[in-house]
This record gives sequence, structure tokens and C-alpha cells, in this order.
Amino acid sequence: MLKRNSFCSKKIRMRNSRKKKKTTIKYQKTSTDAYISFLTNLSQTIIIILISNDKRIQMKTIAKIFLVALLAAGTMQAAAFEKVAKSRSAKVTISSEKPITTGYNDLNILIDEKFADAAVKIKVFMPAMPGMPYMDNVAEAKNLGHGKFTTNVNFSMGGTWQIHIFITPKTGKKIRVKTSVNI
Ligand SMILES: [Cu+2]
Repeated sequence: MLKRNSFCSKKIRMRNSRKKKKTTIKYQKTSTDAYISFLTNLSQTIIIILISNDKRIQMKTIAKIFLVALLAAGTMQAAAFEKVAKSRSAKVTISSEKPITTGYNDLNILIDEKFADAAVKIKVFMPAMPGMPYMDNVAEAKNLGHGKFTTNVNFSMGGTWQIHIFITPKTGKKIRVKTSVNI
């Protein structure tokens, strides 16, 4: 009986490790998508546990919950910062693998593929405040293809920074998308 049980859990472990490889690819989405999938998966597995009297199914589903939770936590760390900004003609997703801090930060900019050959520029600025002058930093974004861009920008102090993304398509009007970040 003991032997059978340990064989059983070994089989489950093997199956889980195979499943993990598959799900790793599946969870290479945005953190929001991953979180929604995680919640859906969690509620489904809880329902299976509740309606099942089979110990083995219960064990499998519990293992699955831990696996999914682990993957979700990993994916959420992958994008520590993410913000979606919209204008009338463009949607921009700005993200960072690390939390935004004072100083230079690597930012990923994702725009619609129809702007894949556009020039993208970022401007961050903080309006003048009592005892503090206006501050800004402008950076060109590097085109990685398929609407993905990357840039490195300086937030020279803590506080609320305005972010403007300028998209200049090969043909057509220049687009400005606005958002902000608190540091
Ligand atoms: Cu300031």
C-alpha cells in the first residue's frame, strides 16, 4: 500500500513537471492575463476538489493549485510595473521588469503592430513645484519589431511623473499618448 502510494505521487510529480513546461509557455502573457488565468484555474480546481470524493483526484488538484500559484507569482514578478495608456488612435502598454525607482529605468513600450515601423520617443517630466524647478528627460525608444520598443529613461527624483509617448508613423500624423507614474 505504501509502495503503491509513493509510486502514485511519483507519477503525479512526473506529470506535473511535464505540465509545467507546457504552462510556462502559456503563461508568457501580460501579468494581468496571467492573474485572470490563475483565478479561473483556481476556482475550477476548487470546484473539482469540492465535488470529488476520490483521494487521488484531490491530491492531484491540490498539486495543481500549488503549481499554478507558483507560476502566477513568477509571472507577476516578471512585470513589476505595467500601465496602459490610450489616445484616440493608439493604445500603449508601458512596463518594466523591475519596480520603477528614482534614476534610470528600462521600460518596455508595446504599441499596435500597425505602428511597428514608427519612431517612438518618451518624455517624462515633473512640473515646477514650490522650491523645485521643472524637470524632464527625453529618450528615443529602440525598435525591437512587431510593435515592441525599449527605452531607458531617467526619473531624477521621487514623486509623480508625467509620461508622454510620441509615436511618429512613416506616414500620417504624430500621436501623443499620456500617462503618469508615482515613484
Ligand atoms: Cu518635483
